[in-house]
Amino acid sequence: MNRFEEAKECYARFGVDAEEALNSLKEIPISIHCWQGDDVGGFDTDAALSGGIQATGNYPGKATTPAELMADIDQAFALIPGKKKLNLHASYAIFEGEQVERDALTPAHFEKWVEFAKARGMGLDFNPTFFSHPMVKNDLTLSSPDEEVRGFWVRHGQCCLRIAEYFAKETGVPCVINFWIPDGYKEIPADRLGPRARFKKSMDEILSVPYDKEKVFVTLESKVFGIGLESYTVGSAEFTLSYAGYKGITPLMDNGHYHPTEMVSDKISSLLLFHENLALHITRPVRWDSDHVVLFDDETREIAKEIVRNDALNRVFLSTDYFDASVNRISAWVTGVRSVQKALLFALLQPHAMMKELQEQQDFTALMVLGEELKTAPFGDIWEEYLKRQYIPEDYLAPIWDYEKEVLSKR
Ligand code: RNT
Ligand code: ZN
Repeated sequence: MNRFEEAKECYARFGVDAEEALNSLKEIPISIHCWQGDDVGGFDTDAALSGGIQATGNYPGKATTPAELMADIDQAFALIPGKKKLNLHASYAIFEGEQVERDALTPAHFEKWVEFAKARGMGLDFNPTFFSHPMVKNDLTLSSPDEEVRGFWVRHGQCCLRIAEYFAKETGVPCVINFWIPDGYKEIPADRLGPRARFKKSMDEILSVPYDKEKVFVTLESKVFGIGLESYTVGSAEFTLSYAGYKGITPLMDNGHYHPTEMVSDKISSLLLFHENLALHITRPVRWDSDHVVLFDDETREIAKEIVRNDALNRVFLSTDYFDASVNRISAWVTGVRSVQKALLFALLQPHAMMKELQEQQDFTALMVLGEELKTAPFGDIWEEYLKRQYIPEDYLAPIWDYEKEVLSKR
């Protein structure tokens, strides 16, 4: 018997079918963010990264052109098993001729990306880019009191909505378009209501553009603070949840966007009770919203468990959001996405019905023992089998070092 067969038997003793887990895992799409490849740089501006987010480090070999980024994405995706989508930001528009402003973007500026996605049989997700741009005035976009600024960003949101619909139609895969604005104040504001009222009005104006609700899913991401925006953010948790409920759009939770002891894993069940869908940005905050590479850690596993045991895999849009410039960027992509997938597999290998039953019976002794036993069950052998079945090498460092030597180091 090989190691997989033995591991399968071991899980069977827990009442878990490992084959079923592997079959489920390969169908779960992960929307992989394009911005790990160039530290959230984009192609439409030389402006420094703004909006209270930061990529630290200067590991060599960053992608600086669409061709380089596409090549890096191919290299990373070749080392990631399972179903993938590519998640783009508006700042990654590709201009062949004249560059247009962000409030005049059209599907034509994303044709190359659509071609790229179609050739690889994958869908595209999208994000309007409300940062790293001269029209962000005093750290405000959609909540700005300056009508010229607010109008510009409303038009940006509207044209992005049209682009999202174009992505869905062209690829045949629904497109998730996520709205996140950095707007906020460093110091204690005198008016908290005004900016939020303007944000609401702006979102209403953006969503007044007709779009196909079967093909385009609009999500709204909250945040508790940003660098230089410590005292107040317009798009707080309460704002975005309430707005999502009021408009029937989808809330998005980024697990770096809460107070450090607040866990997204604990929030998922509540949202599932009140929303048709839910979207996640999976990241790893270290003391702040640092966007470290996702690891196979407790909270990532707990998030995965909440989705799996509540039978919500087809209601939750999973995407990654981190940007580490201090390590090889391809390895960052692969390590982070594989960690999410490992967490999902770990969750799929738990006897959830039995564990819920133990909780109902108040048998917390058996529940604790079982949970701990499962941590040291032969999970690695099941994961290895998954990679084998997906024709993905388990050792991904060797091809990454080759690529670094052949391609990245020559940039
Ligand atoms: C920022 C948000 C947002 C961005 C991306 C680039 O704190 O998490 O999702 O990271 O849009
Ligand atoms: Zn995010």
